[in-house]
Amino acid sequence: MTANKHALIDHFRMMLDMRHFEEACLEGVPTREIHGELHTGIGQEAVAAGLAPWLRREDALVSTHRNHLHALAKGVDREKLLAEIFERENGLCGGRGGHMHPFDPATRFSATGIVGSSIPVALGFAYGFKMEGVSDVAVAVIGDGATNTGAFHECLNMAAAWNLPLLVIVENNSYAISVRFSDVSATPTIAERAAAYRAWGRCVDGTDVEEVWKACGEAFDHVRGGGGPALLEASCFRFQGHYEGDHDTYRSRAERKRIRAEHDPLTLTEQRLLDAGAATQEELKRMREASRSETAALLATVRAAPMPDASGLHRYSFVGV
Ligand SMILES: Cc1ncc(C[n+]2csc(CCOP(=O)(O)OP(=O)(O)O)c2C)c(N)n1
Repeated sequence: MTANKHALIDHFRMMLDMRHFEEACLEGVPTREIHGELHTGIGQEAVAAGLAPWLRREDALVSTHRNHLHALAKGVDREKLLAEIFERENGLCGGRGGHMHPFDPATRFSATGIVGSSIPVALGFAYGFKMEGVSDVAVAVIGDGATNTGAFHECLNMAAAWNLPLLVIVENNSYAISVRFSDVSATPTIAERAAAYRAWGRCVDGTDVEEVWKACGEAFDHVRGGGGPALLEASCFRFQGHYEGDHDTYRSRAERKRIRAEHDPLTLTEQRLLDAGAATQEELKRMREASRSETAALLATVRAAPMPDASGLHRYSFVGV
């Protein structure tokens, strides 16, 4: 039973929009409108949706190769983001960054495809916020694979030593491409590593949007209140392969089927809304259809937009001498 039915409906709508956004991206792969390895967050929507309400415009968020949902959570314009992913001239970065490198100074959102590197970039924001004396928070979102890089440990240590407003959110989907987290981690959880740096640390079920929302609230209170860094681990499931085209042979067909059947944050939230009497089957269906058709219209608009012209090849490029 949920404490706030309206909030849960909002979470559900946001997750629906996120799912449909990612499904729209999938359409651009076989048509070759999207190049490179496309990574989607399908199955991981509850993490971004639970985080979104706590983010202020002035906060900075630095994401990874799997960044679309975090961009939406930060308030990046949906059309500009989709246009960037579809490599259009009117995209967030003129279509030059593509799906791996969306960058939006207006919402202080950025991403890097170098595993582990979102943390030092966010640390820089956190240091700047501390120097300015503002209460803004720097958020780094990473995957479990990034927690075994040196940057993870160096940054948590520095953030704790200097009491910086850094929140590290780990989407632990159990795999770094084909490498199982449990095979390469000395600790069963990532959150328990926070103690080594005297940071706030917590593990949460990342398929439960309400639990993520609550835990994010506590983490933001801690960090914004001057308590130093926080490490929030959200366990979740990646439904697609690592990237579109990944054969995903490291997981059995049965495991993939089970994950979708048992751990879909949208289905789980729908059931909670029904149980709480907050929505009927018919209302849920209407919400799904509204979100789907809104995203289809968005995709059509993006597809009608021009590609960058070859004459603009050097626009936005910087040459050092
Ligand atoms: C420094 C670096 N090494 C290797 C890669 C190749 N690579 C891309 S994604 C990835 C796995 C990342 O796994 P994880 O951090 O768990 O994130 P997930 O893909 O599960 O979201 C790797 C090794 C890279 N991009 N950067």
